[in-house]
Amino acid sequence: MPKLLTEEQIDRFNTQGALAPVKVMESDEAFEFRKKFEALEEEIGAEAQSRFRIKAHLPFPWLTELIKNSNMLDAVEDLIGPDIIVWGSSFFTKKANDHRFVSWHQDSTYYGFDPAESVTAWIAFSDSTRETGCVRVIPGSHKGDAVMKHVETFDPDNLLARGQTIEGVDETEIVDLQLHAGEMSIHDNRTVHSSMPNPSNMPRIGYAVHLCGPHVKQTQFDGATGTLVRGTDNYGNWGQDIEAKGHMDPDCLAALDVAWQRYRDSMKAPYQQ
Ligand SMILES: O=C(O)CCC(=O)C(=O)O
Repeated sequence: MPKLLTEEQIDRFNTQGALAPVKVMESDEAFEFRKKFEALEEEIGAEAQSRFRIKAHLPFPWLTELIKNSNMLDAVEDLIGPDIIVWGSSFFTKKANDHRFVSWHQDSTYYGFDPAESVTAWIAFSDSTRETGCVRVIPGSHKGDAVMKHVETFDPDNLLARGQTIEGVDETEIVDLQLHAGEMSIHDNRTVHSSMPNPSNMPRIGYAVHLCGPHVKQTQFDGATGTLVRGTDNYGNWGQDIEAKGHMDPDCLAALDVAWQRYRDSMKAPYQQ
């Protein structure tokens, strides 16, 4: 018996490799998250996504709480089972009238997981629609190879660190993962996805939580860490991430830098051969 999703939603996820929308919180609660996010950008005088990467929750109690949100975890449990590790999280934001985009790519090519089983819960702090440049997917693409050929463009307008791009994607059957603030989409790490610029007058603010089962192993580097947010870890593949004692906890900021450097270095691996 699923905890939150319907059988139809579970089937859709298994068929398409993605699912939206799923309600995580009320829109007024999402607005509180948006205000905290905007206050953070004001405080650091830069985009949060330029400074807090791959484990963005680490230095912030409010995000550390969000990665344990029970609605999000109930839905994820319906898809991947009762034992769940959050191994990372990332901001994906576009300002109003923002020409930046995300090219077609597949997360699993760069994650280096064995088995290649991980999902992203992409939570909208503001509406993410066709007009604001929502995430879109190629349905069924998660059934292909876990490592696909990408070219790395390093295009500064691409929100991806290396501008990693799958060329020649057939766009005839795109599914747009449109969300109101407070809803999430979930996509499989093999699913080919992208997003367009945001020509609207509203920012599109997303916070992506990366989750897997404890049986999944990071093969590209030693010492991978995460947070067991539900169930039991019977495998020991993941060390424990430290938790913030307060806003911008200095130990967590240092751990974040180490994690990002390790992830960046490991991202080179798929094309070293
Ligand atoms: O937010 C976007 O536009 C892209 C998100 C993405 O690539 C991801 O969550 O893996």
